[in-house]
Amino acid sequence: MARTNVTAPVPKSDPLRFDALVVGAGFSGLYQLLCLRDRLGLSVKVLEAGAGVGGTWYWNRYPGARCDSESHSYCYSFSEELWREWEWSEKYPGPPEIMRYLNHVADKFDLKRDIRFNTKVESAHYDEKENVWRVATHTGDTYTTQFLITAVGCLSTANVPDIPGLETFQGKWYHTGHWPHEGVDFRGKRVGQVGTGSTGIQAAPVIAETAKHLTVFQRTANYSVPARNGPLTAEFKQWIKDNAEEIRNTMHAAVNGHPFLLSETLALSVSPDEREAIYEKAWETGGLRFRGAFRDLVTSNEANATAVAFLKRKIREIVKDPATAEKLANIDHPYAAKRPPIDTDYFETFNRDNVDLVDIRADPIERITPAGIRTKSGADYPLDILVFATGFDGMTGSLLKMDIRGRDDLALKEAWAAGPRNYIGLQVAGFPNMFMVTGPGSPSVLCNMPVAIEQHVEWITDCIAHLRSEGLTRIEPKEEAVESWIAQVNAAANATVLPQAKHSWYLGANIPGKPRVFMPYAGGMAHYRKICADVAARNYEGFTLT
Ligand code: N01
Repeated sequence: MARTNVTAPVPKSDPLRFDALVVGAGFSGLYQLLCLRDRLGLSVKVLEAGAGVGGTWYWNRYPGARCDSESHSYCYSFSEELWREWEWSEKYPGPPEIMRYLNHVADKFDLKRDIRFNTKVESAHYDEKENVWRVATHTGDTYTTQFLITAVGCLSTANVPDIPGLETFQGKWYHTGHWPHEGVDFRGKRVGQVGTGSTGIQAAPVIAETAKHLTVFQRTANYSVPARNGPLTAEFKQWIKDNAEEIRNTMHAAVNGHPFLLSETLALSVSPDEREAIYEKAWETGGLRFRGAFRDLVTSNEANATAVAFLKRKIREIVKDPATAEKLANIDHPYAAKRPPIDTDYFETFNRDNVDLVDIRADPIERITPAGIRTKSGADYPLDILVFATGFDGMTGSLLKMDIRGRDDLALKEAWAAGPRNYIGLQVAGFPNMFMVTGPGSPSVLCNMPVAIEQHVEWITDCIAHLRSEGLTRIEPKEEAVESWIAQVNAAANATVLPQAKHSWYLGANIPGKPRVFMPYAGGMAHYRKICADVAARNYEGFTLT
């Protein structure tokens, strides 16, 4: 990638004028700042709503929170020195360790001096005459920038369901995505948890350890595979240091950016006994590697059905009460059609005396009362604390929350009224010089995030370097390129079982009124990387450069 100083920074006469503004100081924003400032020599400012770096990890500090990518792959790989000096303690680190890592990166590369914390971006309007973006913050400042890069994360806008009566609740309620930094004391409390996605599946076992009683309100039953978390051995830590290149090459070759490849075997090409043995081994290994047991698990319904049968049987074996086991195993979607959670003792938690499961598909929540939750049948569940593990307005929520307007005052909200439209997940037609890091239309959430992030950030950096070295000032995609990309995103999704999960946030189905469009690019990270590289190599084919 380009590392030369392409042009001198703009004069600092206007302290709010920059070559590039980056929104968000998580994994994406930090690396984007480093690339544009230190490799291209641009003047850059990062605007961040939180009081520190970390993005999703700054906000998601709920009990049981952990990364589901293996730690040695859930980090940057651009710096050999950084790779060698940092040591992860566990296979799946939690927020404190990931926050320590991101602060270490920010300090090592002296990034914090160019980040303005506690600053929410309210609007970003493109001024065509001057070819700049004007970015207004909640503090009343207006920044001016040539390039606007949104590094807002895919899962940052909490979805608190609109359940009548919440305002009357006499206890305390929390959303997992905005967890109080001082923590929540569950001791002696009757806790209700709504939601059984990746978050709820991580939170329930930990809440149950200290709460007097936990009631889990389940709308959609979910698969989960044991994470098998544990400390990393000294040998493994050394192996990570010594094999940086091999690990990186594997992550770049893998469909999902993880440090392992999918098996080459098709699920139905082996005998039932052999298949069972492979699944057993994958279950023992645990984590997302289970998903790699057979090559065709997400591309063939027949193959997927064999995983479904195995995983449902595991639930029935673990959960002692048959009625509870049936509710947990009554899963209505193919395995991995929703993001496959990994857990530590999730199903085992329902064997505890202080935990109950309520099937709110069968008996929906009618309202929240001052004392707890009431369901349609009239059953009352008295609660002291209510935990919403109800997910996010994924992929587009954080972008659309800002009033982003492109050429001719076109609002992004309007441009995306029927769902997100862009070219290779990076740029929207009519919004020149605005780039999205891991936005819709890119592999993003289907990929190990740091791998997707590094590819996007480096592509954007190279693109800006190209513009400046060629004396060009503007890039935006052509409408026909957008059309063609949307067709490719749809085709990639339809070649998998992923769109078959009716209640998936991948489809926007968890947010009332949101257009139902499969948002991430499901064609694989390795293939996507090549598409982006080819576009750049063909002089940014599909874009107009002026
Ligand atoms: O959110 P979700 P999440 N009434 O949307 C239920 C990443 N992540 O925070 O399926 C009742 O998956 C909803 O039910 P349904 C990961 O990418 C990663 O768990 O809509 N229930 C569902 O059960 C993940 O996919 C990690 O019927 C309601 C749950 O709430 C993404 O974040 C850890 C409801 C929401 O599940 C989001 O996961 C955690 C309502 N009105 C998260 N509205 C790791 O790295 C929603 N629900 C391990």
